[in-house]
Amino acid sequence: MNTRPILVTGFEPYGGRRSNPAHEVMNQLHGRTINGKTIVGRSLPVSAGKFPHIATELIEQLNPSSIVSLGLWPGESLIRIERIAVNIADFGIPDNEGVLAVDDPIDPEGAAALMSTLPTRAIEQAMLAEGIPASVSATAGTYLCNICLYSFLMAAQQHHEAVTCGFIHVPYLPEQVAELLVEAREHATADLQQRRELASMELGRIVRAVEIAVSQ
Ligand code: PCA
Repeated sequence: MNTRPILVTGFEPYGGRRSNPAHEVMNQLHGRTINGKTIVGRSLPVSAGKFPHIATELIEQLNPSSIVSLGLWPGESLIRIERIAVNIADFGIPDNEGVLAVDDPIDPEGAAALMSTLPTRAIEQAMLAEGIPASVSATAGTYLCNICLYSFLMAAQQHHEAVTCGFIHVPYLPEQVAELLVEAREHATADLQQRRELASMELGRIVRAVEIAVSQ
């Protein structure tokens, strides 16, 4: 039987960072089989102009039964299982193409908000049962990760087969925080010195968290 794959997406680095843990986790899962389903990993650009087109295209090309998208939430100490995407693009920093959206709707005709169709609470409970700090989250922000979730949920509504979609925000890796601390010392800038965005989680634990999410 030809089973539909699970699509795991990971955003490329952004905001001047050299890496994105979301991308590394996606790479680790790409090609694996979990519960009889093949995981297909895809990189996503941090570019508002590429959405919603890229979401529609991936759903049409791959016909996944489920989509779990991943992004970094700098400073977060937990795995955040996003429950909602809002119809707003309002960026704190430009995207990788220099676009700075301010108070824009993602889709002027679209619903104010769309709910994740993954079983968010069950995923949270399963992660907690394995000792992984995780929480259902009520905001994916108003940057690219929110656009991504909103776009996949919209595209899934148009697809001819059912597709469940959700988004997971992950913390920095410990190596990234170490790098930030080195930079803070080198540049001696007040904002970096006083940063409290220094929480992190080991790559293996984040990968396990996403395995749990795709198994639910
Ligand atoms: N995090 C950003 C965009 C890409 C990423 O990994 C966000 O939270 O919107």
